[in-house]
Amino acid sequence: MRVFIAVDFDNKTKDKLFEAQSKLKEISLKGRFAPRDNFHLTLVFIGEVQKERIEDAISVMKGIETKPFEITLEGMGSFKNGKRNVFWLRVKNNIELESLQKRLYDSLAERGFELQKRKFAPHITLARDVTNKDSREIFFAPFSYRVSSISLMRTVMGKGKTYYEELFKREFKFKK
Ligand code: 2AM
Repeated sequence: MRVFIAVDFDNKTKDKLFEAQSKLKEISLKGRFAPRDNFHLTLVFIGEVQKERIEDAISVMKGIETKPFEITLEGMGSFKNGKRNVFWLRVKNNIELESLQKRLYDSLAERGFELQKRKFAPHITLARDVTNKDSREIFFAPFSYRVSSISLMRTVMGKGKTYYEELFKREFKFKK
């Protein structure tokens, strides 16, 4: 199965992401827009693994400690990958996010997971294969989100529709 570890968002935040996506839709002729429930921030893409390895990934997640912390979603960006125009929201990098990502990545690698060596570029994908009507700038009011858990997600590819199933959630609590 294909899995990855991500920050999932609460409903209020998904509404805000959906709003940003709607503005993008207004200036687009076509595109594959991520369903509202699919919005997430990937920390580590693990890829295809045997079912038996899931427990190893869960045990790595259980071994990671952090206090809940804030991230800021700061603006919309895009890149052209051949003809594929991808739009995403940029997550302002911060020490806590970077440290959490690095510790997860390193522990998974130590457990023998073969991971991509890409540099971590925190983002939330809104749409792929977008063709814009015009090149109007999209106004996006930055906002913050408190990260208090990470989720092990599985990609389920249905008939034309891809969705994500949460296999495990690691919650971070405030400690006195
Ligand atoms: P993306 O949104 O930029 O495509 C599930 O596919 C998640 O893992 C997505 O957030 C996706 O990022 C990320 N991801 C990273 N590397 C990937 C890869 N090689 N194939 C598919 N998804 C990848």
